[in-house]
Amino acid sequence: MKLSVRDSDLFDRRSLVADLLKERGETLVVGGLGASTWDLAAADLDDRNVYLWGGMGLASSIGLGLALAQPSRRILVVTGDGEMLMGVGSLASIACAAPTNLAILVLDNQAFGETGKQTGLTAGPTDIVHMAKGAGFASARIAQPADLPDLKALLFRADGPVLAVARVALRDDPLVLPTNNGALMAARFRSALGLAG
Ligand SMILES: Cc1ncc(C[n+]2csc(CCOP(=O)(O)OP(=O)(O)O)c2C)c(N)n1
Repeated sequence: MKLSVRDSDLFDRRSLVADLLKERGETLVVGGLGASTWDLAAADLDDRNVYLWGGMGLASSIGLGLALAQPSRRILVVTGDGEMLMGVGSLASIACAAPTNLAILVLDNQAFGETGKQTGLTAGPTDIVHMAKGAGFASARIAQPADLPDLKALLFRADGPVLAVARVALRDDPLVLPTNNGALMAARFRSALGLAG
């Protein structure tokens, strides 16, 4: 079954991520591999960002680890539909650990955009919102462009774990690459959090 999406329901992923990050405050942000990491880098090369680069399926698990290790900080995972589905079992682990400070935003272009726009699983019957609800998330929903303030409230202020799926257009945004030096990224991240090296 092919689910159709109206253009008016689609976000521009770059503007959405930039809009969200303007309101990040002290939030720690994890970017999934590929496009969501380029979106983060284009918006805000903040040392409190973690960029996945190649660890497909691990963004939400890294978010869970951060949420448990840093319970006083908000954690936002921004990732793609393919990346989220590769690590979908993490939704159950997250719901079970129930970190109130963890939010996940899935930028759903219904495709594996980064590797050549192959059709993704959410173009068919697969529904990540239902999966998160079934896992036991505190809240999970589709985000609509008309309800951006609600999306910000969910991602930054609602009791987690929460998940939103934002449907985004499939397009070729210019690449904006953060560092891929893991040791440097970790050192910057720890320093930004005031942790000893
Ligand atoms: C384990 C693993 N399998 C496959 C890949 C190749 N790969 C890199 S990005 C990507 C697609 C990601 O799709 P999605 O998360 O939906 O992001 P999009 O690029 O569509 O925004 C794939 C399959 C990988 N990096 N790691």
